[in-house]
Order: sequence, then C-alpha cells, then structure tokens
Amino acid sequence: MRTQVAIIGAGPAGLLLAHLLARGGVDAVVLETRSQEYVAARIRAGILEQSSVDLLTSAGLGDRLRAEGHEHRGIYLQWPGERHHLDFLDLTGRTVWVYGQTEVQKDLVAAGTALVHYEVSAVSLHDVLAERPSVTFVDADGAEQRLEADVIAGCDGSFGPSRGAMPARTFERTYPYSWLGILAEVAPSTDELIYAWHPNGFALHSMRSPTVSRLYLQVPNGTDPAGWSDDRIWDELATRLGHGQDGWKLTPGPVTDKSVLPMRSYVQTPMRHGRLFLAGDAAHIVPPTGAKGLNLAIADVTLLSRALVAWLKDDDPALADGYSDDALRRVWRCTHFSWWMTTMLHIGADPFDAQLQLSQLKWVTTSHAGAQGLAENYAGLPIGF
Ligand code: RFL
Ligand code: PHB
Repeated sequence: MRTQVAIIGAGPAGLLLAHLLARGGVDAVVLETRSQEYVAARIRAGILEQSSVDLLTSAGLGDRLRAEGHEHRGIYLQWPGERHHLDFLDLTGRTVWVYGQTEVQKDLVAAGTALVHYEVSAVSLHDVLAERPSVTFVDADGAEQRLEADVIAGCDGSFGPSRGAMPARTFERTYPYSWLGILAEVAPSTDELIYAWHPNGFALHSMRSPTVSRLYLQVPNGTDPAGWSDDRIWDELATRLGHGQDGWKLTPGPVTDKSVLPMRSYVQTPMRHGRLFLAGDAAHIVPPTGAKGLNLAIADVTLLSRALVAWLKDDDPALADGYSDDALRRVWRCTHFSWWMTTMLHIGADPFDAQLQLSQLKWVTTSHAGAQGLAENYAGLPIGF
C-alpha cells in the first residue's frame, strides 16, 4: 500500500488530520488498533475553546456542534462560602463550548473523509529518516501489510509506538492525586462549570448536555472506584461543591460511568524526527484541570495539516521545518496553564500551600488582571500563537 501521509491512531488528532489533509488535496491512510465503536465510545474531554470551534466550523464540521453544543460565557471558581463567576466574553471577547469528545469523534467519522483501517496490530515504524518511510502492521483479517508514505504522523496517544521512534527529550510531572469521574443521567445543577477548592479536595461540576452531567472528585492515587458507592460520591460532591450554600442545590441522579484518571504531564521535544511528526497526546499530556488536552490536539493538527499540504503539494518545506517550534510554543503555554490550575485547586499535604491557593483564588476572582489572565488561557489563544 502507498499513500502520502501514514497516520497512526484514529483518535481526534488522527481523524481530524486526515480530514484536513483531504480538504487540502493530500492523501492519507489511518491505522488504528481499536474498533471504530470502541474509539467512538471513549468518554474523555468535554470543553472546546473558541479557536477549536472556529477551526472545526471552517473545516465543515461545525453544524451539529453549533446546533447541539452549548456556548458558555465563562466558569465559576469557588471555595467554602464563596462562588465567583469569571466572564470570559467580557474579559477577552472569547467563549468556550460544551461539546463532548465523543461527539467530535462521531462528526469526524460521519464526514467520511478518512480512510481508516481499524483493529490492526503489530504496528511498527520504519526508515523515518529516509525519503520513503513505512509502517508495517497486521490487518483485521490477520494479513501482514506494509504502508509506504512520504510522511508518518504519530497520532497514537501516549502509549502508541510513535513516541518510541523518536530520539526525543521528555519533560515529565506526575501529580500526587487522581480524579474520580462520573457521568450521570441528570440535568446539570449549574448553567456553567464549577471549579471548587475545598479542604477535602478539589471538585468539578461539568456537563455534556441538558440531561447529562459530568462530575469529578480529587482522590488519592491508586483509588479503586469500587470503593466509592454512588451515594458516597454524591455526598462528597455535595460537600465540596457547596450544597446549601446561598440556596444552591446539587441534584444527584443515576451514575452511568465511573472511572479514575491519573494526573500527569509530559512534553516530548522536538515533535519531529526526519519524516515522523507527532501530534496530540503522542507528543504531550496535560492534567485535565485546564481542559486543554483535546484543544491542543486540534491546534497541533491544524498546524501540521497546513505544513504537510505546503510541503507535499506545493513543494514548500518551510512550515514543516517550523512545525515543532510552532506547536511547542502553544504546548508549553497550555502545559503551564494546566499545571497552574491544577496546583491552585488541588489539596496537598502542606497547610502553607492551602493558604497560598486561597490567596491566589481571591486575586484571580477580584483583580481584573488576574481574571483576564485565567480567561485568556482558558478560552484559548488563537491557533498559531
Ligand atoms: P487519543 O484520543 O488517545 O487517540 C490515540 C489513538 O491512537 C490509538 N493507538 C494506536 N493506533 C495504531 N497503532 C497503535 N500501536 C496504537 N496505539 C494507540 C488509540 O487506540 C487511540 O484511538 O489521542 P489524540 O487523538 O491525540 O487526542 C487527545 C485527546 O484524546 C486527549 O488529550 C483528551 O481526551 C485528554 N483527556 C481529557 N481531557 C479533558 O480535557 N477532559 C477530560 O475529562 C479528559 N479525560 C483524557 C480523559 C484522556 C484520557 N486518556 C488518554 C488516558 C480521560 C482519559 C482516560
Ligand atoms: C469535562 O467535562 O470532562 C471536563 C471539563 C473541564 C475540565 C476537565 C474535564 O477542566
């Protein structure tokens, strides 16, 4: 088999890259170890920043997003006794949208622009420094295949083989806590997301639709979700989110999904080695507190698709040569923002830290400069920043 761009991984990075390349007149083939149904059902991110919405819209993927997604002006930040609204639209002229990663994934599949081989195995990269790199794999019928390409795009997440094919430097941070996340069949108890600091630990009230809520609790690393009954989760969420505070109520409902998510960060640099380019979680992971993971993947492949179209169609390698530096500028900005939100809101062992966090929260919610800094990062800088 031969194509121009061999894409490894059919998550949002891989499928969106294939879609953008097809629109630019460049052929791609996507290889994915999982089934289409499995990839479509994974519950992950839920917030799209303004530039992601604009990009998806300009790529012809915005119709359902704009009809069924929900635009939010901002978020609430709170600690016991106080809740403050940060209005991103007033502060920056930009907004965010609630639209699940599952929905973005469905829209990409429905667009039908990507040629995807699902349920492949033994994916291996070859000759990434040569003119003609290739990927070998075993297809869903058990046949050994070789896919030759001009370029390989590693969009295979943090556990895929692409990272290992790069002699890159990795910067890492593991956080000493995890999130217990639930999906619940109940109308959200809030109009916009609530990020709550509490002595028991951080809590987040998010949502997917007018009838589906998504909520998180900070828990110790190694927590077994089986140790958390639905009642215990709702009780703890009520405490941390301030049920009863100024008449606000948290309405519990049936829990349809429960999982524990470790919090870590890494950045692999550079994001290019010869004819191998990394994008999305294959190159970087951020803790979810800043809602950046999916948005960074979208920003990466926007830059990468432009670079590959210019190189492979118009024979201009300048954008491809600049890709790693261009992408990493935003990656480090989002890595810092995610670290900052995480360390401001999660409870650690040191009471001194807790006082610093409260001071920081008071500053961010009362100073225009503080609020604007958070808003600018959360609502997202323009792609290419
Ligand atoms: P993905 O979505 O992980 O897709 C990578 C794809 O590569 C496939 N793959 C392979 N394919 C071929 N050959 C191989 N050898 C392969 N190995 C792996 C995988 O099956 C998969 O389909 O990465 P991508 O496209 O870069 O997209 C990034 C986003 O998915 C990610 O940043 C966010 O979802 C992060 N994230 C969350 N972000 C939030 O803002 N809020 C959340 O609540 C949230 N929850 C999450 C998350 C990430 C998670 N992961 C990656 C562990 C929950 C989880 C569990
Ligand atoms: C989510 O809805 O899953 C979500 C929202 C905001 C975050 C993290 C996760 O910061």
